Amino acid sequence: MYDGTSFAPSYIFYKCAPKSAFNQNTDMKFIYHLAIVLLLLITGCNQSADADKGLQASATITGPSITGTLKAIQSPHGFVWVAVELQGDAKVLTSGLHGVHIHEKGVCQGEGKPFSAAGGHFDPGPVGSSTPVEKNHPYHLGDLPNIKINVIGQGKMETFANSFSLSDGPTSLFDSDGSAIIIHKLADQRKSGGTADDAGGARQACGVIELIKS
Ligand SMILES: [Cu+2]
Repeated sequence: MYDGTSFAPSYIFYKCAPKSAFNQNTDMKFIYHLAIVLLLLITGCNQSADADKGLQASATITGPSITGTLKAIQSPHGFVWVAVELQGDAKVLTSGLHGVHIHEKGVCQGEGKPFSAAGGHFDPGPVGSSTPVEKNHPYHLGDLPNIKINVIGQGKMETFANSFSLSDGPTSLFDSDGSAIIIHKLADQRKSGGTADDAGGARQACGVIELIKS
């Protein structure tokens, strides 16, 4: 009987030997069928792994004395995992909480005010205001949790969001003008109708969010 340990040599024998040599060989038939089942399993697993990869996006975040990354992956169920990592000069990227938002345009330039070309907060609907201190704050669709920076100017924030998508649709980050991530100097106090400082204040770093083409 097939002992489960001689698959490879037996299979080679099966491929190389004349068919008449094992016409009556039930062990060979078993191995043949086992090989087909394994092949189907392997193929099936690969297809499932491809489907689970999901859409991915990234951004390189830069600002004076600050660098970082954003990574995002959309699950098949529509949730978007977001991870932001930052490091910088601790005198600039100070310890404590800093506001993190997705802003409405995928550009980071800005004359006078740093990164002002990124526009207001990403918020295509249902209220649809991109002004940081409007009444619908903190319900802008692109508002993310504050990131906590340590005393040596490093921090990481991870979250799941369902208020925007990487795929096409009314809340896609990849609308006609794209989207950017902005890191603020202060914490976002999550206040409705607060001041600009309550919404994070000055912009310290920015990154254009880009879809990763697979
Ligand atoms: Cu912002």
